[in-house]
Amino acid sequence: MELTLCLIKPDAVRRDLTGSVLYMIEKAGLKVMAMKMIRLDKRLAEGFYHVHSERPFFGELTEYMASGPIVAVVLAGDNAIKRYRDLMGATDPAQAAEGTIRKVFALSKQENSVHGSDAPETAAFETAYFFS
Ligand code: IDP
Ligand code: MG
Repeated sequence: MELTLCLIKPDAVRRDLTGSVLYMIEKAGLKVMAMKMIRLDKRLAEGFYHVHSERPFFGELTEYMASGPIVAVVLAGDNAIKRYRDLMGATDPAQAAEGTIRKVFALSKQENSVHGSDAPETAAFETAYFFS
């Protein structure tokens, strides 16, 4: 049993896709263990994405993540980190496989509807960032 962090990002919450995203996640057999809707400020968004602080899109990314409410969700399951990453699809929706969340819902490489932890270390940091 493994835990991972999902964020339903501002573009998806704004378009009333929270339930649709959760439906895909639950249908894939991942279990929702904890969930809350929050509004990040710029500083919280920067802390969450600190690994990307040197990337050229960091300013834009953190502005976008603070642009409206998000839903933070802890998911559990066997091999949950990889299974949820596979379900999300590629960062750029143009590259995402059919049937993935980003293929179905994402607007652009930045406004790509969902986040998912990419390794056990990031999953531990990211779940603790939002849940005690
Ligand atoms: P991931 O979310 O698929 O793990 P990362 O490379 O970790 O992708 O990037 C984090 C987030 O930063 C992406 O989900 C996306 O919102 C944004 N992002 C990544 N690359 C770009 C880019 O080239 N332009 C604009 N935003 C980007
Ligand atoms: Mg990432």
